[in-house]
Amino acid sequence: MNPVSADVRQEVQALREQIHEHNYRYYVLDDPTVPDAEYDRLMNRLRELEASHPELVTPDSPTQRVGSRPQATFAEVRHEVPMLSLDNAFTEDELRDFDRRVRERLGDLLPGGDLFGAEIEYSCEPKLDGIAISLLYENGQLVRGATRGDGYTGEDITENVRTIPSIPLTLRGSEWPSVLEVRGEIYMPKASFEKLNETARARGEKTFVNPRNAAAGSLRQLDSRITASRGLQMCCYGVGRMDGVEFKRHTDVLEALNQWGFRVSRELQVAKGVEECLAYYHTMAEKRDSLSYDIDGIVFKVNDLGLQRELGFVSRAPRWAIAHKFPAQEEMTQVLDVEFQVGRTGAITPVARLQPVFVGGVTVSNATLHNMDEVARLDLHIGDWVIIRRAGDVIPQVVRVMSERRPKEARAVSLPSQCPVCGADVMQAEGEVVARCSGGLFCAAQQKEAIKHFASRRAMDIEGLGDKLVDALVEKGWVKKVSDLYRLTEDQVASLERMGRKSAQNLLKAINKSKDTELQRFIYALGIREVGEATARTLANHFGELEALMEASEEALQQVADVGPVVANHIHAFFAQAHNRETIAELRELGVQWKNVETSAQSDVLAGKTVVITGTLASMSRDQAKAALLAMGAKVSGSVSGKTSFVVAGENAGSKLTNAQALGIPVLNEEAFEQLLATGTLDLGTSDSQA
Ligand code: D41
Repeated sequence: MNPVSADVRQEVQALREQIHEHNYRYYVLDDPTVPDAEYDRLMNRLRELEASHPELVTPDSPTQRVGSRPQATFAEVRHEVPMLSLDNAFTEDELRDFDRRVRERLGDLLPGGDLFGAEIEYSCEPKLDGIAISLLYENGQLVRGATRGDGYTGEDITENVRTIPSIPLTLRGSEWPSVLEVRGEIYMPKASFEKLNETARARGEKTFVNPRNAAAGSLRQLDSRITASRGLQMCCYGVGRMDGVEFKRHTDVLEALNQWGFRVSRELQVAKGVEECLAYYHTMAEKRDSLSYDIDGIVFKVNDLGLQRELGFVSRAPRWAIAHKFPAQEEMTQVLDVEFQVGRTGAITPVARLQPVFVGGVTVSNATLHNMDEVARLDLHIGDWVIIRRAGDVIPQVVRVMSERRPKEARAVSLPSQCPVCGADVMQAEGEVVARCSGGLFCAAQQKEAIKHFASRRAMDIEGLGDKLVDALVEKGWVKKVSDLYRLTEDQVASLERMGRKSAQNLLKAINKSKDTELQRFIYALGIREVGEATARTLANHFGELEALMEASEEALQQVADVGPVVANHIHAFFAQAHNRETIAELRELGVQWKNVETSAQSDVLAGKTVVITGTLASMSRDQAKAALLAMGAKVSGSVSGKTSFVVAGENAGSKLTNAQALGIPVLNEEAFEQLLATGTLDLGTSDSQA
């Protein structure tokens, strides 16, 4: 065997240093300086060299994060410095009491010894909803990772923590203490959680109730390859043992941890006095839903480490820290009944009527159960105790049935055989999870929903025609189909409950105004199954005029980007129905009109351009955005590189956006993207880096 040349040794060393630094910038600072492709190139080169020179492989090499064989059990670990727990405050008064107790205890240690004038400096950080862990570093090397457990003993999860990219295997720089125990929270970002559950659902496996449980489950894997695939993150909030280094303030410790290679909260701030703490609490409560991870409150800590020592501990919690909790996003309640709602396309949705419960900041009395498969998966009975989750603007969900508390009189849920609104038969197509009312547009529920959709902002945009008003118009029998809207009289509208003459006039004006529309809006407004806004736009751009769309065969429809056999069938079936054609003819007779779309010019605006989509768009899915771009001649790529022409960035865009910004690639926010789709013109000069 040849000895490894000095050149190879040097190259391996240089690669590791570069990768180490890129990891830090990417996973800890969220601020990468190279495109993913360059990073991949470095990793591949290192793997290649290590494969041909196995003697150069070290445990701290970036290639060695994931173990290759499962462990049998987790060993027990004793925490040298116990991991304390945190006291909670649930109200503003409780937080003020905490601050008062701190000031009373410190008494004459405070500046001027003045209890009433002195304000304590607090560090403020979000309370991550994850799993508390401890990481031990000896001479800069990660030697052990352990769960908090009961605070005194936890489990050795070294193999698993090693797979988390934001945890350094080797500390950065050289100024670190010879023994360092770092504490923090391992959590699963919301996006990883959604992805994990989506995959589980697709495979018919059990889903996780929330990101916290998913993080716990991922850490408890005996096979670290599974842990590695779960997208876990670690954020640090303190230290245990730290030999030979002294700091003055808690925030100085966090800053040093960040320098040594650890992720600390981006939201960390210092507040003077309890009022500033409360202001921070409210700001973060507002921000909570837009963060990419779950938080369940704010942790306030006396920032001065000398004062912390002075305050000490009581039982198992420090007197110098408190968690001010947000309103819970999960609560328990009872299912009073399950009712069935009929949607626009006849889809029958089971809805749980709940004993009202305060969760996520509002009182919730209904939760959708999606479909009967979901009812079966949850094994939900009427009378059951359930856990309801309402996070942000998301509609309330039943996440779990507490079957152990099922009352004797609980009843199973069954799908009605007749539509609860019109009495027509309920049908369930082979292989479909959704059951449908067969009453079609004779069903008042479907009429109402079709009209609400037609009038909605992104469709015909009839201002003032809200749900209640549509319900009333259908119940009066004046509006059965969308064309009837254009036949309404002022007297009719004015005679409705809570409608004056003036509001009736305004509504008729709005209805009249909606007659001048756009082809894509009109197609969307028709409410064809599976034809959302983006598909409607693609269809409008492809066919240019309604007649061409109406006459298109299923084969012709499938030529359109984003239209597969199922959607093609829905579109074809829609226009094959005589009553739909009649309604369209009536609408045109009553004055609904639009301009046809230039098809040829649209289709190559983006020819030769490569586009990357990142983040969440409010008005369409990623697939739809992709289809719209393809229809305009663009290539759509999954990663940002020098070849990228521009990036479309929605909410919570991550590393792709940062990469694009680092490379000076133009970024279109959703508004600019919609502009592009609507006008077919691209102006990169005015829209760069706006997202
Ligand atoms: O983000 C958190 N979950 C968090 C937890 C945090 N930001 N700070 C914390 N600080 C402490 C003390 C003050 C005891 C060092 C904590 C926790 N403890 C904690 N997490 C789980 C139990 C205790």
